[in-house]
Amino acid sequence: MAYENILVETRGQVGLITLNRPKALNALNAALMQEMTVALDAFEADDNIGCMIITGSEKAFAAGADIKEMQPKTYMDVYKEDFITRDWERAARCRKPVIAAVAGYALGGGCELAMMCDFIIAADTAKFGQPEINLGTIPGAGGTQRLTRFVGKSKAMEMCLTARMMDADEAERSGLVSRVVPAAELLNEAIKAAEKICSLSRPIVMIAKESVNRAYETTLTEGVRFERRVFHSTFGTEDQKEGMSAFAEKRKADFKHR
Ligand code: CO8
Repeated sequence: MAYENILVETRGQVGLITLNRPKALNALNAALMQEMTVALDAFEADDNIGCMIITGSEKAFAAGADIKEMQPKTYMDVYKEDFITRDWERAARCRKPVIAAVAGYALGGGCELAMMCDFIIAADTAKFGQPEINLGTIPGAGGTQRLTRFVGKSKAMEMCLTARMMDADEAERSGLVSRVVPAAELLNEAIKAAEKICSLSRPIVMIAKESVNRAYETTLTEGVRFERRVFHSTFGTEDQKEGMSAFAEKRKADFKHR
């Protein structure tokens, strides 16, 4: 497929998607989201790919859903097409890990897209916000839910009610991002993290991801029970045997399933 709104490339086993609507600060329109779905589907199906990265430009990861595209929509339009559900949730449904590498603005749907990824590495220029309230609407791609889980009620409420943006340091202090790096290092750092993930056992990585995600969907008791079951299941894999043997033999593990 020829992409018009994103750039898609591979770096070894890492699948890289760069949002590419520079004139609109990477505003997320339907065409872009559909292209991203196609690209993520292809990376998920490609056995050579072990991890994906979604990134934007220096100025903007994404300045939100495309306001000009949304502006004429009526209630009946958005209700009938179940606006945002189909392509918007794709990043959150990946089984392989997805890293968001965020520089500049991650606002509205841009912040929501970053939060759908497994973790966010932020450039020191990153700014996160849910400014939908300024437009007479509210976050519609999980913002009120994921942001609240990540940064707690008080900060999420302030951001959703006043449109205040968080800078990168505050985002790190609040647990929204895993770490902050100099802007010039952002992509390198994200690729290094992705390469580390690709060097590990793919099924065990996917099991770990699934288990951490359970923490957001269930009670502590049920989550721990789930973790115990899948932890036990890792003992049925060749890669657990290899990982533990390699440690005992003081050598680097050579995982079979990568
Ligand atoms: N949608 C469409 N176009 C945009 C968007 C956007 N979200 N953001 C920026 N642009 C366009 C501008 O219109 C401008 O275009 P033009 O040159 O043709 O006028 C161009 O990008 C550059 O923008 P600015 O001139 O405004 O750049 P500044 O550096 O002055 O300001 C800001 C940068 C502060 C980021 C500013 O552009 C801004 O406030 N943008 C809007 C931010 C916003 O409100 N985001 C939330 C959008 S609503 C949303 O995401 C709802 C999600 C719901 C679920 C998803 C549904 C699909």
